Amino acid sequence: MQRTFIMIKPDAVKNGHVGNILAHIQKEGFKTRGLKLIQLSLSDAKQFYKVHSERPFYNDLCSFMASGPIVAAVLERDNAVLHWREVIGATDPKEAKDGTIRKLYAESKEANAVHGSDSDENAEFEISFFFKGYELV
Ligand code: IDP
Ligand code: MG
Repeated sequence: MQRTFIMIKPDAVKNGHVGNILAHIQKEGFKTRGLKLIQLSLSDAKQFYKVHSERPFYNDLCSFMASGPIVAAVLERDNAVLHWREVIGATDPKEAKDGTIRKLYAESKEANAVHGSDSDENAEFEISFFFKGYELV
C-alpha cells in the first residue's frame, strides 16, 4: 500500500465538484486516510509550490491557490501516486483524456481542479506539510 497527497483546488470547490470528485476517489479504490477543508494564505501557497518558484506561472498559481477554500486529502491504495496521476489526467484539461477528473471538472491549465503528488518522496513531504499525525487514520 502507498499513500499520496491530493487537493481539490479552489475552482472545483467553488464550482460544486467536491462530492463528485470524492465519489470518483472511492470508485477508484482509494481509502481516505486524511481529509479537510482549508484555505491557504498566500505565504502557505508560496511555500508549498516553492519547487516551481522559477516558473513564469508561479505567482499566479500561488494567488489562485490562496483565492478560496480547498480540500486536502491523503489517499491510500496500491500504486497510489501513479494511479491518482492517471485518474486526474494531463495538467492542461485540453490535453486530458476523456473520463479523467481534469477533463471532467477543470477550467483551465492553471485552474485544473485537482493536485496530485508526483513521487513517493514528494507525497510524504506534502502529507507532512498539511497533516499532523493525529489527523491521519
Ligand atoms: P501537475 O499539477 O500536473 O503536476 P505541475 O507542472 O506540477 O503540474 O504544475 C503545478 C500546477 O501549476 C499545475 O497543476 C497548474 O495548476 C499550474 N500550472 C502548470 N503549468 C502551468 C502553465 O503553463 N500555466 C499556468 N499554470 C500552470
Ligand atoms: Mg506537479
